[in-house]
Amino acid sequence: MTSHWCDFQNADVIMNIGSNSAENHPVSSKWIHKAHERGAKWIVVDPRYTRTAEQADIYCPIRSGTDIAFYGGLYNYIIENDLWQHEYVLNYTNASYLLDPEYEFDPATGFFSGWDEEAGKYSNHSWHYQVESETVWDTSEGGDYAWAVAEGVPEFTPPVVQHPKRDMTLQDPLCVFQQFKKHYSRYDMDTVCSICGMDKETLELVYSTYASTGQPGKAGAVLYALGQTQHTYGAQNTRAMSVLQLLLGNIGVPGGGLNALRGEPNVQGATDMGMLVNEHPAYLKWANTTDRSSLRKWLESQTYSDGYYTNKPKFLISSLKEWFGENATVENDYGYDWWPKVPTSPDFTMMSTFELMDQGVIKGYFNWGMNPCHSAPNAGFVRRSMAKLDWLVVADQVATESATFWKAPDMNPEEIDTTVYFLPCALIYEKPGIILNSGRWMQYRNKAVEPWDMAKPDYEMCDLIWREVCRLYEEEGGANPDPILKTKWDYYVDGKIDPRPVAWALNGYRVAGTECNTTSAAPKTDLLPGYGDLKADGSTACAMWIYSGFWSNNDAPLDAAEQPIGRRDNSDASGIGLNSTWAYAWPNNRRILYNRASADMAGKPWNPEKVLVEWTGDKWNLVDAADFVAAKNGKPVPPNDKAFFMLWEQNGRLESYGMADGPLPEHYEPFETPVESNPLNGALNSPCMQFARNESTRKGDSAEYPIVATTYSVTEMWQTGGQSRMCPALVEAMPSQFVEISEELAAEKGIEKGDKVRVFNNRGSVVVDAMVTKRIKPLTVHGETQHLVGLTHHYSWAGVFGTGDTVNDLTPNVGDPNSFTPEYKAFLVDIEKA
Ligand SMILES: Nc1nc2c(c(=O)[nH]1)N[C@H]1C(S)=C(S)[C@@H](COP(=O)(O)OP(=O)(O)OC[C@H]3O[C@@H](n4cnc5c(=O)[nH]c(N)nc54)[C@H](O)[C@@H]3O)O[C@H]1N2
Ligand SMILES: Nc1nc2c(c(=O)[nH]1)N[C@H]1C(S)=C(S)[C@@H](COP(=O)(O)OP(=O)(O)OC[C@H]3O[C@@H](n4cnc5c(=O)[nH]c(N)nc54)[C@H](O)[C@@H]3O)O[C@H]1N2
Ligand SMILES: [Mo]
Repeated sequence: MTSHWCDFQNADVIMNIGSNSAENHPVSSKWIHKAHERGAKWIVVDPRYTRTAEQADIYCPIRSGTDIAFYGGLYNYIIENDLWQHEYVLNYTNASYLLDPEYEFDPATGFFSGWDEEAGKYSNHSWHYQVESETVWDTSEGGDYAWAVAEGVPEFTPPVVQHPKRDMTLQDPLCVFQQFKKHYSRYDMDTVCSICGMDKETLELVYSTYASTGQPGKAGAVLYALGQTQHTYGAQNTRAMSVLQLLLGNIGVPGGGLNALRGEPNVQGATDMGMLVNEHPAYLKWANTTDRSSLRKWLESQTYSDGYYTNKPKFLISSLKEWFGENATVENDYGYDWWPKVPTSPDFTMMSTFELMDQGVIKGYFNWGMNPCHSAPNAGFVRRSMAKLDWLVVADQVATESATFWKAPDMNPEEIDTTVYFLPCALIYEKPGIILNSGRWMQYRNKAVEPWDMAKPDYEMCDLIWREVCRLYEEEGGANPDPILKTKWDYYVDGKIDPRPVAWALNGYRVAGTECNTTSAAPKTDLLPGYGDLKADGSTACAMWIYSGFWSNNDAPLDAAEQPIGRRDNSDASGIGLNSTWAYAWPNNRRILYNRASADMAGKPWNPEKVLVEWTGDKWNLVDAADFVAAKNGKPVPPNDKAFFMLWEQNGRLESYGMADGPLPEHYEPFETPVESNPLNGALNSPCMQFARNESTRKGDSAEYPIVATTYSVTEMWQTGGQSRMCPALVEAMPSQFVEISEELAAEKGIEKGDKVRVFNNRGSVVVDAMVTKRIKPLTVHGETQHLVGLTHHYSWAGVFGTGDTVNDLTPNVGDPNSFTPEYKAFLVDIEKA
């Protein structure tokens, strides 16, 4: 989220697209209703008439998997009707930048320039800007970048700042704005309706309502979640929404933003802290075998030439100092070579993991707090892959499908040799810890009760395993000992592993002044006030630069309640619900990211009633924490056009060279699609879909499986049910899985409400209850009737209550080339009465 939950109250228009917030994030409704009661318009774009749609003003149906056509049509509408926010787009985005003359999109083939057929991927060279001039970092004494050559800072060649060529009249055919306009001129409303299966009147109403937020002072909020991300072009969907918000000047303003309503508690914290194969904690990149194979290469490839990420060396060296403690010195590149190097191939993303198990490459597996035999796409394939493991460790609070995979109805235990270890974990109420919400608020929760029976908090289990691995290395030796034995691991209070010294590590501290391992009630710490104090010379340690500041009170380093994270003052000095004295929002307690964009070029807020930052003529009045350079060396910096300072251009990207699958979002059909052509371009699917060629995906075609299926959650259940299916009251409230079927399709198939229905495709077959409903309507796609069904996916065989078939036996294990997220939201099936 660029914004936070309470900020929905400031919106003039709210659009839920691919998010059923009333169902999955019920508390968000409180803030949406505040806006709604004030007269804000509420739009829902969803294949199903959901519990959210029921409360909204406008419901627009859409065929699953066609959102980019919808956004492309909206851009075209905004440009044709001159509804974009001119001053914002001109100054705060890259609209005026000239693209490389080689840049091209060919509608006949559906390819952008740079496609390499042999490699099966794009080279992004031609997606870059033309360069006007270059400048270099001033590293001389007293210069802005003197720190980069200070003692203790590893040697690297600073990047050259390339100033792009711009045309501030936006007339040059090579400028981003003109290329963008040309690209989306193909997306007329008739074409969009024909692809997405909606009627033109509704579409026009949605377009005109949402585009009304392009006026300065008006704000539109986009709320999205899995209906956007779980596609083979899910990351492009996300970009498409960012671009929409930039065109309308809706990013960085109160009531605006691009708001991912997030999932598992604690998915925000988990992604921040690097529970991803490609991102190191705090969104720095892991070492790899190519452009990050040494510290110097990392610094040279990752440090931005301009903007805030010029500071990356400080973040990285501070991270290495936490990772390896006193073993990390400038002479040994701060231990960089002890980091594992992520290989280019194979990749170890979730779906690949099961391919590698199937191939016998992965022989042992730690399955920690997840249940892929139920939740992963093509779950039958996952179970068959797991059956090839030598050993499996499952850490969970209940015996899940993954912990008991050999007992699945389609498994034969006699043929399975895998040894399974089960580690019972403490529940959230049985351990203290930090949790983040979608709005990046960090909060601390205390332990309520002792863990049950043998169960332990996860960090205690990790500590026991870690210490045992270290003991074995010390006593018996082994391959590659340094990455293990040089690691700093001293997060103990009174000899017990403890989350509080971990909090110091996340916050950052001066190395000379802090001792993590403590037996004292008043431990010695020199915690930093924020990431502005981080150094690249080894004098500071910090595992998570983005969190820095949340645990910075040196007077009570062991007391969460006395830390910024523990604040519970709900008075609101801002008057617009920033609530800056409640908890701590990363980064720097900033509630609304990119808040510089809430004011015009002169620093005057677009909406004088809702001020985040304001230039008063001689200084900035900061209601929210600044998201830009407001002062330098104690002197105020007057307003300029650098509203997005986390990018080197410091301008938002309508066009971006950073994506694997194209510089502009382009409509492609899902991996499995009911249609045979794409009226917008010559490619049916995205050429970059991940894993589409793997045999295990067992692609089905529309002749055999003509119906589009999508999957989703319900309020009464939680994902695979580890925390909800064991609760009889919840199972009573939602007693079975069901498939939502339109009355028309039900009549065609001779199905009635409550019948058992078999839903099947090449990958699997499940029997669920029929929910015959007006909430789903047949769509007209390319002139033909198209049916869509929706399935819940919470049940499976394990457990006492709420058992049923595994819906993920149907979903395809293909995904997005940027995020590797699976396509759970659009695939093909057929149905029959069981
Ligand atoms: N009670 C409860 N709350 C939950 C969860 C839970 O299991 N139970 N899960 C949590 C988790 S982990 C997550 S990630 C979030 C998920 O939150 P949401 O993303 O809101 O969850 P879903 O119900 O999966 O999907 C949202 C909507 O997307 C629609 N949709 C499907 N395909 C498309 C499409 O192609 N385009 C568009 N525009 N819409 C589409 C679906 O019909 C559905 O209404 O919820 C969290 N909250
Ligand atoms: N078809 C379909 N499939 C989907 C989705 C979809 O929309 N459609 N949504 C996807 C999404 S968004 C998500 S997030 C995934 C979720 O997929 P999973 O993460 O595999 O599903 P969960 O049921 O949330 O599993 C979490 C497990 O962690 C256990 N657990 C809870 N607390 C703790 C703890 O403190 N420690 C440990 N060690 N274990 C704990 C729970 O008991 C549970 O078994 O599912 C995905 N699968
Ligand atoms: Mo999720």
